[in-house]
This record gives sequence, structure tokens and C-alpha cells, in this order.
Amino acid sequence: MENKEFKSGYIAIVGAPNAGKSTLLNQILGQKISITAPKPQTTRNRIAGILSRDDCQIIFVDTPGICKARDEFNRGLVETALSTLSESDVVLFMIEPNAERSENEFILENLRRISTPVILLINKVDTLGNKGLLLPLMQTWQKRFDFRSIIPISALKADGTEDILTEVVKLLPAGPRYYPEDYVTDQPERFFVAELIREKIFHLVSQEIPYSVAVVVEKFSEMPEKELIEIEAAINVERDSQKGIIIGKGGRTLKEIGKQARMEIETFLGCHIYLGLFVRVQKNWRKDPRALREFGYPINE
Ligand SMILES: Nc1nc2c(ncn2[C@@H]2O[C@H](COP(=O)(O)OP(=O)(O)OP(=O)(O)O)[C@@H](O)[C@H]2O)c(=O)[nH]1
Ligand SMILES: [Mg+2]
Repeated sequence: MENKEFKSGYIAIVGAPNAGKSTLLNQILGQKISITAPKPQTTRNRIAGILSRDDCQIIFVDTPGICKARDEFNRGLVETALSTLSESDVVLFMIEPNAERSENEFILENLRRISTPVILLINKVDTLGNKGLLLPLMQTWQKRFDFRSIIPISALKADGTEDILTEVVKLLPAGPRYYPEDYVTDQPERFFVAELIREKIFHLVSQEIPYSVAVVVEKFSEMPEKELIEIEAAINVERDSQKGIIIGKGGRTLKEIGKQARMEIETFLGCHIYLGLFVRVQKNWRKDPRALREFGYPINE
């Protein structure tokens, strides 16, 4: 019998904000571990999703969208994304078919500096009215960079995700199983609890407010006798005026955030929870190194 070597590796998913990176990670894993929203710059951390098969283990790494940073906080997010490039065995670079974004040229510049193989994913092809545009688009992109392959996909509809796996496995080096087979991610449960709350704020609170929000789980106690996990989380905002908006008239907005988050957290944890939410003003936390550290975000010193 042929003795096939076990393969493993780290696969970075990079692209401009809103390209659909987190949606793709969730589709590949068949489980929601990375939050998504129609607004750009939803993801703020490096989020690993582990796919274990008999012949290989693939660690997909979702990253914050790469863009021209407006402030120090954004610069930290972009740095987080760029730093995964050098630690990866394969890079998946995701673009949207409809818009040429200035960010993409900046991302290409960074990809030219590394020797890692890059696969281009043209996402959201379900939005393309005229499929005839796809071939010329692929030809244009092939001229811009020496991609190993170009795969049109729809992360939302799970179209093309099998093709991605086939291509990635071809490029995967021989390597060990880094994580036990039943691990889906390397982040603690608390992280996902905070992220799911943050996601509901992205969906329920308008304008720029979600960008001023950082969620921290302050209590996570398992109560086996009640078959319940008691969770308390702080929603940190930058200004007093934002606190009122998150709470809403008669507490309505906060209540809805709590209701929707609780349902998803229960699915994620597979048990009942009690969820207590409170809003706290942490003045200008995006510029405060101590607060950034506490909230788990990068600090540019
Ligand atoms: N129509 C369509 N929408 C998609 C597709 N993939 C993602 N989206 C939508 O695009 C929006 C952004 O998706 P995300 O997965 O949050 O994008 P992201 O690249 O992780 O964004 P950041 O974390 O902000 O950089 C969401 O509203 C998704 O539902 C797709 O294949 N087709
Ligand atoms: Mg994302």
C-alpha cells in the first residue's frame, strides 16, 4: 500500500474589508466561528479555524480587512492581517468582482514581498448579473500577479468551497497534526461569546457606533447543578452619548442585543445560558494602550 505522508499547514485568508473572508471561514468549517456583517471592518482579530481530515489538518486563519488605516487602532488591525502572511503556507486573497478597490493594489504589493503561493478567490459571483464578465476579469487578474490558481466562488452560497479545498491540499506541505482532531479553533469560548455580542451590535445599532464598541466577558461560570452557564459581559463604548444609543428607548435596543446574542451563544455552547449585559463608557478606548491590551487588541508602540 502507498504510504501517504500526513500534510498540514496554515492558510491565511486576506482581502479588503467586507470581501467575505469570515463568511468563507464559516462555510469551510460548517460552523460559525467568525462574525460577519454588511459593514466593513467587522473582524478585529486573527481567528483560526481548524479543519481535520484523515490525511491532513488545515488551519484557516481569518484576518481583519486590509485597508488604508485611518487611525492607530486601524493600523493595528492591518498589521495583524499583514503579519499572518509571513506565517502562512498558502494565502487565499479574496476580492469582490464588482469594484476595483485601491486596497487591492496595496495587498498585491505585500504579496509580492513573500514567496508563499497565493490563490485568488473572486467572491460574490452570485451578484454578477452577466457571468460573461468573469473570464475577462480572471484574465486581467492573472496578468497582475502570478497566482497559483484563480477560483470564482460564492462564500455565502458555498459555491466553489470544494474547489478551494482541492487546490489548498495540493499546496499543503508534509507536517504534523497540530491540534487534536475535535478542535475547531484555538480561541477560548469567552472570545466567541464576546464576538457574538459584538456582531449583534453591528446588526442592530446604526452608523459608526459599532466601531466604538469593545465587548469583554467579565464572568463565565458553569453551574452544573442548574445545567446553565452564567455570563456577564461589558459593552464598552467611547462616549456618554453612545451609551444611550446602545441602551435605546426604555432599554429596548440592549434587550434585543441580549436576546439575539443569547440564542446564538446557546447554539454555540450547546447549553442554556444566563446573559447579563451592561454598557460602560471607557473614554476614547481606541486610543488608550491599557484599554486596548485589556480588550485583546494590538497596540502600536
Ligand atoms: N451576495 C453575497 N454576499 C456575500 C458573499 N460572501 C459574503 N457576503 C456578504 O458580504 C458581507 C461581508 O461579509 P464578511 O464575511 O463579514 O466580510 P469580511 O471580509 O470578513 O469583512 P471584514 O471582517 O470587515 O474585513 C456580509 O454581509 C456577507 O453576508 C457572497 O458570496 N455573496
Ligand atoms: Mg471578517
